[in-house]
Amino acid sequence: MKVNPAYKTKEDLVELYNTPLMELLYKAATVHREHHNPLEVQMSSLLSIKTGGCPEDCGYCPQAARYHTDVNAQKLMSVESVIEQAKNAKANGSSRLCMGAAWRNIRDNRDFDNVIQMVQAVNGLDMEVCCTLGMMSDEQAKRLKNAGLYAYNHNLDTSEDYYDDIISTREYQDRLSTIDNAKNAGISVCSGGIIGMGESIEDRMGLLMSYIKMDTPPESIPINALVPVEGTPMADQKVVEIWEMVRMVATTRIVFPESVVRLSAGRTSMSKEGQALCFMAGASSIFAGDMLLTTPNPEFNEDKELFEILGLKPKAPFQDGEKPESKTDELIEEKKKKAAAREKELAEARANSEKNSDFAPRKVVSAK
Ligand code: SAM
Ligand code: DTB
Ligand code: SF4
Repeated sequence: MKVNPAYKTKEDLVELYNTPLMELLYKAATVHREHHNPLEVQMSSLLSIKTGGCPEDCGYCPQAARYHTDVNAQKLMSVESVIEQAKNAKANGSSRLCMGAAWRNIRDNRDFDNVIQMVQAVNGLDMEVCCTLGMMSDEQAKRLKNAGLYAYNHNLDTSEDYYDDIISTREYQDRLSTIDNAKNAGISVCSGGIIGMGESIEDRMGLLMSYIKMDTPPESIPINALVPVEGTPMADQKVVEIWEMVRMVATTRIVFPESVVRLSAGRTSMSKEGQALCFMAGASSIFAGDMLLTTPNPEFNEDKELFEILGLKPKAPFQDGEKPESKTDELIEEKKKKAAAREKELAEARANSEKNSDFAPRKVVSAK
């Protein structure tokens, strides 16, 4: 992935962002055509595999346990239900499934073993598998890669300067380390941010600067418009103006010409015309399906209609990278072997006690 060499400093980016809108749009559309087929849009479906009850304090998020929202904490979904949802997403044109968990970080427990099995199963359906599970160590990244994970989503969300106003329970550096761990494991990186949280244009460009500073920028950059949710500290934020979204998408497209730019959360508040401008500005992906993680998103049928009007078509999977192989997970195999050995011991013990019970118990004769 390349960075456009014409943009080096935050000031360069702010100037670009503030270009007269029609000029910015034209520039972005031109760059887009040089690097992508503008008629193809990736459809990625989200699935909340573990909803709510999160210990973090991200000010925008309805899944943080400390805010009183309508989201109820649930247990991890079963592998079977995930497969069913993945098949439905695929049948509706999605080439990628992004599984999200309301976790601060991945823990090496049975839930993670189940996620590994979900990744193996969805990869087996010939879909690009993405996960967003919070902070991830290098070992955990390797395990996910080995299971067939294609991409990992971990957003920086905003600039380093504004970050502390939004989240206090983890550091910007934590986020950067997780992104590095994904990259080093050979996993495609998906990382972007949210606009409409009260940040300045400098903060928006500060977010992009963080990606410019990386060795290679993310393969996918999701641009979310804040979905203000009742009960979160950001419930009263004004809905993002479409013009701001167009500017943010266009700027991201120009600066990262090769990356996928995803028109992410917030589409239910955007008109068809507004979304068309975002595609013109270089958006090459959307989240598809009637739910994001916990909030609504346009239904598949609405997007089908939109694609027909605009002459767009869904992008097939694995156009930008090879399908990963799903390999056996050694830890799960080890646990299975141990469980089988325990089961065998138990069966033998049971058989022995039955054999012993053939002997008639000694009669106790009561003394008279
Ligand atoms: N818990 C994991 C984490 O934070 O990395 C994964 C799930 S988390 C919900 C994924 C991303 O969703 C966040 O980084 C944020 O960018 C986005 N998000 C959450 N709530 C949002 C909202 N109300 N509006 C827009 N984007 C939101
Ligand atoms: C991303 O950048 N946006 C998605 C996905 N990555 C995980 C999440 C949007 C969540 C919007 C609020 C909700 O539905 O809970
Ligand atoms: Fe938890 Fe992720 Fe929501 Fe933050 S964004 S509260 S880490 S689910």
